Amino acid sequence: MKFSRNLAKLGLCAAAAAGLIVTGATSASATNVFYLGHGAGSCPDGYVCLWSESNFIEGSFVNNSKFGSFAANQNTGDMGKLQHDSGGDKGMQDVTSSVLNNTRSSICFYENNWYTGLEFKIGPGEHWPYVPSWINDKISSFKYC
Ligand SMILES: [Ca+2]
Repeated sequence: MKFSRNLAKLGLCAAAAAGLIVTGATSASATNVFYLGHGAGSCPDGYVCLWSESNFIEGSFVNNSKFGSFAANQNTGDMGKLQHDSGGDKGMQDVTSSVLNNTRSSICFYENNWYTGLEFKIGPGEHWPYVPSWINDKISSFKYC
């Protein structure tokens, strides 16, 4: 019985991981990181990083409510729902100007929530100090692709 129970546990873990992390991610846990600071070097290994200013600069809170930088090692369908704690800072919709892909997968950024609208795809390890003007200040979701 112990053997089969362990197998079931393994199956559950694999299903949970598949739901949160798509091909290419090697980290065991899905995490959001806030307040990266400035510079490409502040992006953790295995994460997708976004900054509200170009050149990987963390902007001050936009309208006192949106984050100036953010990183995740999982698909993020609604950047408006990002929350660090119970404080007032929330979301990072439509402010991203630079991105860095520190994962081993391609990453697709989208104009709208839940991966719709304009799509901007970058390869593993790519640094974009300026995202193209057609998607600047528009990114609302991103996923491994
Ligand atoms: Ca948007």
